[in-house]
Amino acid sequence: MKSQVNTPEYFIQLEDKYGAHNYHPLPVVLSKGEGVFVWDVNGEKYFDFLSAYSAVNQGHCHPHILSALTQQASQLTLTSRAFYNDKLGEYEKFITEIMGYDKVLPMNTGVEGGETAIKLAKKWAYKVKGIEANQARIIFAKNNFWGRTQAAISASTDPSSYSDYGPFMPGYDIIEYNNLEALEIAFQNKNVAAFMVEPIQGEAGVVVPDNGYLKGVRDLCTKYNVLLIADEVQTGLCRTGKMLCVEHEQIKPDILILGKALSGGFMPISAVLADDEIMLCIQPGEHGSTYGGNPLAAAVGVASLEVLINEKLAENAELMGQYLRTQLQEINHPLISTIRGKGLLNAIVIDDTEESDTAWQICLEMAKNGLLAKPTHGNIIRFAPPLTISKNQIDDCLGIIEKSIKRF
Ligand code: IF1
Repeated sequence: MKSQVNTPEYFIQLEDKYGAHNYHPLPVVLSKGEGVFVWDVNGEKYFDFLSAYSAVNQGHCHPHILSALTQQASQLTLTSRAFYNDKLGEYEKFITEIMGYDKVLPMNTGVEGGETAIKLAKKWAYKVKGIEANQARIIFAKNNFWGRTQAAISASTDPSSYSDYGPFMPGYDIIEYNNLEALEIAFQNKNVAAFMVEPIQGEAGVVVPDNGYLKGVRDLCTKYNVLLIADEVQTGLCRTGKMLCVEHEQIKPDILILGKALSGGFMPISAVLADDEIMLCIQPGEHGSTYGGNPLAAAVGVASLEVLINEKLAENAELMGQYLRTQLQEINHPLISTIRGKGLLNAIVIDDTEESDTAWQICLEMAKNGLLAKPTHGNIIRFAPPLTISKNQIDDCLGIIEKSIKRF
């Protein structure tokens, strides 16, 4: 049956027929984004409470980033790293000074950042720590998520991420998240190169560890000469109320991974930061990427970071996040069993089984009322609007959330 052109059904049917079925999106077809809002093809307006999984912290189509993009796009977009360009060095200086590291290795997607961090840790393990060749081990926490490559899903404990994708990358050990005893036991193995961990587990459902966990991780990594890799692809860049989530516990990871909002949603940009002792373990020809560090990404990266700083988005995320969580408590609806998060990375747990589709139905109802959010792991709904959101806009969203959930 042919749908009428330019209706939501028309676009959905096109994707169904010609696109891989590796997603199950909410039945909303978007055509415009600006700040905290997106519009569908019928001109319906929505609050975006997903922010493309924290890639549009600066808000959709931020004008400052847009102008940097358009200006550079007409100048020079890609040289490959066979040559230098006049944008990469400035960006590298800017981001390393902001984040407090000697150097940055520029990549594109978040998962490439994870792969790069693990390769760096292994190089360091063999060349500095002195682990025997091919014996280096990387520790991950249960329910971690750092992307969809073979190396990433080899670390996954979620069957929907790893089933039927074997054989898997060897050399990994998995321990409980938020458990320092388990970590110290794993560190008895002298071949451990690194522990790679999210400061808050995003995909797992915005799982916030106990206060002191990250400090404990830092101390154990130092004690056992194991590198601490912080995956801040989702929690970083002001999302949790600080430039970096690890700042809540005043710790410095040995290797830092950034992505998503590093471009404000304009293109894939990721970055791995480390000090010289680690970063210089990779020498020319030992790692790279066609687009990694391209001048367009460098210009967009600078503009994206400028917006975060100049618009004080960490401070706003902290304030608006506290307000949102407090007001969500006020709704006091029996279906909302838990409210958790830091800054504007939040989630509510719907008091139902993971198999039930109540959370999905609530998201459909919120969409009807003008707010877009999506469940993760069945009964958890993530609430993560752009960090530019105002108190009045939060109040409007709370009205929509309350009205929608009261239908159940
Ligand atoms: C999808 C999830 C979120 C990440 C962390 C690395 C990466 C991600 C902490 C890899 C990516 C994305 C992947 C995207 C949806 C989204 C997601 F639900 F899939 F898990 F945010 F929670 N580290 N997360 O969260 O970055 O290679 O994607 O740029 O796969 O649909 P990427």
